[in-house]
Amino acid sequence: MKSQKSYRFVVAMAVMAVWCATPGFAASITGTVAFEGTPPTMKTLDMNADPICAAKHTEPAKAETLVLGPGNTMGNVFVQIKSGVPKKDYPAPEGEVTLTQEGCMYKPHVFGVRVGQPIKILNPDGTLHNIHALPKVNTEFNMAMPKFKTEMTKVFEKEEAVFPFKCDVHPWMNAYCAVLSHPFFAVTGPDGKFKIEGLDAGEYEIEAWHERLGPQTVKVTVAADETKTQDFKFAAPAAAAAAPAK
Ligand SMILES: [Cu+2]
Repeated sequence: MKSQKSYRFVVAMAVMAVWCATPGFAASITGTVAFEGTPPTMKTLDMNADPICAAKHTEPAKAETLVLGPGNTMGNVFVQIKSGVPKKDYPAPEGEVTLTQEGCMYKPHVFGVRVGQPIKILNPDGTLHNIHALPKVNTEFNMAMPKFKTEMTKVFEKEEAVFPFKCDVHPWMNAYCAVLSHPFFAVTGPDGKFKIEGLDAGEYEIEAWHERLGPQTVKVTVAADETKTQDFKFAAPAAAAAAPAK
């Protein structure tokens, strides 16, 4: 019995050794996204039009157009490999992406979903939301979610660059979604950090997208098993800097 166990152990170790030594599947690109210059102050969202929404916040909620961390690192930036992804099948992961409408705000504010992967949309607010997705390639949907409709599921069947979601009841509610055919994407948290893993060696175009400050694209070449750092910096456009962002 003991020898069988140790045999299994040796086999497992050998499989792992071969797996780890296989070149080309472990390159990654990591980085930090930061805001340069003096950031605008985010306005407070006036939720008084719906007292149920207003009551969900002890402190007035701020617009999420620009979410910064210490050192002005930037959240809500969608980072993806825009070109260079090897043409393979990348099956969508099991399980769904959850988009909730909580405190009359979308969480997450920016997200990616795979082609064919369900999006579970939740309404825990006890008020009416009307979720309105505005894709150009996929099929638009516009669905009332009265307070008793706490959950529904939607699926996008085609790859599509970032497009908005809005609520037709609460004009301050918006979110952004991208539909991808591969797993090489990430959304930054307030620490501005992202990591895209599992890449083959190769040359890639990597895009960092922000809802106001636009996309930026950089070419990055990674060798097999290499981890490369690619940071991004966004600055407010001169004209927009004078006016506070929404
Ligand atoms: Cu709403």
